[in-house]
Amino acid sequence: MRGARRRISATAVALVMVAGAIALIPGSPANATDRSIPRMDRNADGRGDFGLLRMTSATSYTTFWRNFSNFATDPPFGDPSLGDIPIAGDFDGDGINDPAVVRPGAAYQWVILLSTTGFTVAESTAFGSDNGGGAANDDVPLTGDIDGDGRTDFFVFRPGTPARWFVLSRAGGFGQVAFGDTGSVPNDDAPALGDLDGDGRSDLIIRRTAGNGSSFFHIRFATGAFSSVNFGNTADPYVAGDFDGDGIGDITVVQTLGNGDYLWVILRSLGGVVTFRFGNAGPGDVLVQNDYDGNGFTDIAVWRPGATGTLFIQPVPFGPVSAPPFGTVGDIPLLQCFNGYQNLQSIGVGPCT
Ligand SMILES: [Ca+2]
Ligand SMILES: [Ca+2]
Ligand SMILES: [Ca+2]
Ligand SMILES: [Ca+2]
Repeated sequence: MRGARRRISATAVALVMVAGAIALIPGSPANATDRSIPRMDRNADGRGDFGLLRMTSATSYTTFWRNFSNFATDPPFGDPSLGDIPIAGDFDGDGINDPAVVRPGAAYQWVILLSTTGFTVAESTAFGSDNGGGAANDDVPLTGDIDGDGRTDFFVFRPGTPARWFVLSRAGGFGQVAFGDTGSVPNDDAPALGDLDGDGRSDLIIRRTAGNGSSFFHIRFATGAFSSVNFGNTADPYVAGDFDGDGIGDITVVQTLGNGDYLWVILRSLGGVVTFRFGNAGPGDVLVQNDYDGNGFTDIAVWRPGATGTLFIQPVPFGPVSAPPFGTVGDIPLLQCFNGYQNLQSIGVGPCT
């Protein structure tokens, strides 16, 4: 693995002008972490909460939330029988996560229950498509913040040669850009979003197979600049976060060691690579990093399924491991959906698996 950054030329990826106006308003600095990533805060206390989705009927999900001491339950929302894909975000910018799903089809419907309506008014917006021709052609939905206004915006990544990204901001701006290629290996790009320059706006990330089993991360910043880094092995899941607390996303992958232990390998934006060993594949631990204590550093965390599930949190940079019991067999961490998008694992195979 190499950590050296290098610039790639603008000709390495096709680029078209953004169509329509996207307001590019720098966000006001909040409490560090990568502000472009949905925090999944259920009570607006600045601390990320942990959400578990449960199918409470054949036609509805219910999300149960907990943090260290507080609990909450969302109204039943979304319809698993229609293939709804749960997504995370704060679409009205009040600091409270809004229940939301993307309903697949020839026209995707983004259905949201805004917290500012008291979770009573469902809003539906058409954006994205399955494009026909099977799951490999499906638009990949992602959530981020294109303009740094604190409201989560809609993104889709459309596979192709070139691949295209479309964004619809909550302010009404629409844009598209060609970036990436899904034609064939090594051009097997998987999309992700993160704020890798700390301006509060989501930057486009594609992950591409490299010849030696490692992977490239190519980045198109919201400013229009490009960067690229060779990091991680192709098989390692990518996770989003800011583990050194400088407000800039850190490219992070999680390796599974021979004994099943997870090794979190973090390319710090402050410099250097650090690793943490936390979680294990044997009991099926799910990667659920978030800033659970609100100190501005993404915490390393896994949820361990079981008759009584357990949320294991390693506070970053310091603190004892917390292990509150939460959830049961069949529950799906909302963040698993989010990480799933980043790894192109969730499309066409039900919720977030
Ligand atoms: Ca909200
Ligand atoms: Ca926004
Ligand atoms: Ca950015
Ligand atoms: Ca960072």
